[in-house]
Amino acid sequence: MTTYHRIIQGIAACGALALLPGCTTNGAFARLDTNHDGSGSPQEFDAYMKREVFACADANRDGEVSQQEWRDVNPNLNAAKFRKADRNGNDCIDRREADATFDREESLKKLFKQIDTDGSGGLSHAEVTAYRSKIRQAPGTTRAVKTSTPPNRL
Ligand SMILES: [Ca+2]
Ligand SMILES: [Ca+2]
Ligand SMILES: [Ca+2]
Repeated sequence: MTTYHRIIQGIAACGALALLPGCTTNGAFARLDTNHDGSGSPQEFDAYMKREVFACADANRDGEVSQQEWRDVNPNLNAAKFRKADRNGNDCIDRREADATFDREESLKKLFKQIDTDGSGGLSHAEVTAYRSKIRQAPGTTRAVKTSTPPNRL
């Protein structure tokens, strides 16, 4: 399984997909499109996903993702991957460590390109809607969405 597929699974599992812009409410899109120009830029997408994914994974809201929390959103926990992300070795991944991992793997850039089907460099409402329905139909992701708990502190 590629990093891309793992991250998609993780995102789906933690419910961030339910929060992806263009779902059913304009509120979700507004959270991504922070400058309100009608398009999700790579920078906006990057910030949005890091925030949402981390908030979803950090179930107890203590600002760190423990191995157990990680396992809850990603049942096929790769312990080596967790240790690699946990740079200071305190058995938790904090926000900085998580962001660094996303940057190193360029996973969000890859995901952005997948969603930006017309290659315009911005995510439209329609593109995100299309992507969400595609993911929802993908095998192995539907079951995981059950834990969807939109972070309400954002
Ligand atoms: Ca924008
Ligand atoms: Ca936590
Ligand atoms: Ca750490």
